[in-house]
Amino acid sequence: MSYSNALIIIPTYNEILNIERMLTTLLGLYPDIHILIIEDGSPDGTADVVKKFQTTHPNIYMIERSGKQGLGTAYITGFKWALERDYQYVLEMDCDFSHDPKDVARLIEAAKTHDLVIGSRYIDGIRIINWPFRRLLLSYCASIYTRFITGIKVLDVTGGFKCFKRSSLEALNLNRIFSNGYSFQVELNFKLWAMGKSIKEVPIIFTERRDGQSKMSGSIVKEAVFAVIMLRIRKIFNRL
Ligand SMILES: Nc1nc2c(ncn2[C@@H]2O[C@H](COP(=O)(O)OP(=O)(O)O)[C@@H](O)[C@H]2O)c(=O)[nH]1
Ligand SMILES: [Mg+2]
Repeated sequence: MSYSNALIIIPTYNEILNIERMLTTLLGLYPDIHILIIEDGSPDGTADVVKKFQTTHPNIYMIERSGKQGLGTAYITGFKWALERDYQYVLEMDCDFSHDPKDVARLIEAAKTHDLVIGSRYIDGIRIINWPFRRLLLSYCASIYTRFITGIKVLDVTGGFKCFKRSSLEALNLNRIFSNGYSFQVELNFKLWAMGKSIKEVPIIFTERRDGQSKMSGSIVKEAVFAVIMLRIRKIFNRL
C-alpha cells in the first residue's frame, strides 16, 4: 500500500527521548509516507536528530520555529504547508507514543470515506493507559462539557490523533482559528461539524508518555473553557 499522498504532522518540543524511535517506527511501517516535524527550538537538540534522518530520508521535512509557540499554531503552520503541496490526507500526531503509529493506517483508511477521522479514546468505552485519575476526569468532563455547550456529537473532542481529508482543511479558514491549546482540537472539530462534514471516530488505545515530559498546563485548560463558549456564541451569530 502506498502512503505517499499522506502527510503526518508532528509538533515537537523537547522530544529527544522519543524522536529517533518515532521516526524509525513510522518509516518502518510506512516507508513512503511524508512526515513534517514542527520544531519549536527545543533546547534538548530534537532538531539535530531530525536533520540526521533528513540526510537519508527525503520524505522527512521540518519547519523550525523560534521558541515554544503552542500546538495550535504549530498545526496551522503544518496545514498551510500541506495545502501548498498535493497531499490528500493530513494527520496530526504526538511524538510521545501516546498515539500508536500502527493506527495511522486505520485513520487513513477511514478518511477515504469521511471528511475527518478522530482516533477516539472514548468511543465504545474508555481506553487510556497510565493517566492519573485526575487527568482522566478532567479530559472526560471536558468532553461532556463541550458536547453540552456546543451540541457536537463527537465523544473525544480534545483528541490529538486525527486524519483530515484535504478538502476539509481547504474548507476551514485557517487564519480565523483562534485557539491554541486543547481547545484547538475542539475548534477544528466544531467548525467542520457545523459545515456538515462527516466525522468518524475510530477507537484507539491512548498510552500516557513513558519518556519526556508533558507540556500540559493550567492555562491551557482555562483557555479551553472559554473557547468552547466562544464557539457556541459565534455560531449563534453566524460568525464561525
Ligand atoms: N512545536 C511544538 N510542539 C509542542 C508544543 N507543546 C507540545 N508539543 C508537542 O505536542 C505533542 C503533545 O504534547 P504533550 O506535552 O505530550 O501533551 P499531552 O499529551 O497533552 O500531555 C508532543 O509531540 C509535544 O512535543 C509546542 O508549544 N510547540
Ligand atoms: Mg503526550
